[in-house]
Amino acid sequence: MRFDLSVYLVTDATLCQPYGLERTVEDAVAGGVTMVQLRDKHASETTMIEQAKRLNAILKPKNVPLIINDRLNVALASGAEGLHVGQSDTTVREARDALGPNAIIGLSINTLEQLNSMPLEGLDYVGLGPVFATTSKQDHATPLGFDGLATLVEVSAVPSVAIGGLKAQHIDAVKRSGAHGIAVISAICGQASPQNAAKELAMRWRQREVMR
Ligand code: TZP
Ligand code: MG
Repeated sequence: MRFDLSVYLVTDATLCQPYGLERTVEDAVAGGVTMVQLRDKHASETTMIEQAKRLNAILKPKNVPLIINDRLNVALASGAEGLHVGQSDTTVREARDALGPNAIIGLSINTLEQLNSMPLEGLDYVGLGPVFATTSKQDHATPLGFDGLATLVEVSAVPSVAIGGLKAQHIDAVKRSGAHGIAVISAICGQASPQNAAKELAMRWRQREVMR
């Protein structure tokens, strides 16, 4: 696989405030984060393009892909590695056509119905969630729990990353579900040490890898 979903940081401007976006991302990558998604529902396109360019400068030398949430124009203008879309955003096909064959394209999935009707062509991975209720996403869908997650992982024809209320202590259960990774906001952003938080997630994920 050209990307590693195992410890996937999703950013949030408010939750990343204590250290700022760039420092948080830098520290999280030093701790072992394998993918970063720039997610901001409120920032202007211009602001987000500037942020994405700065994050790209941090991430490219580390070979950690930067994925942009929702905004195709930001992905195009910033040279980011890919785009993550929701059910009512830019379609996977539009994203693939615009970003080309090497881009990493992800799609959020909450139900079996969405999974069964998703376009497989051009899709690289799915984000499955929320596993638990979370305050980090407004108006999120009904939580899946680990059983619901496992069902979706089993059906998915593409690699999957679990999201929503997940912490280091959930890694064993996420791995048992068969998902390829854990995506988090608050388990890294807003922690006293984003680097140590990321390190713990990465360490636990790798530990389980050896034990399997
Ligand atoms: N999509 C589903 S849940 C969620 C997103 C973006 C928020 C995850 O944040 P946290 O703090 O890891 O629960
Ligand atoms: Mg969206």
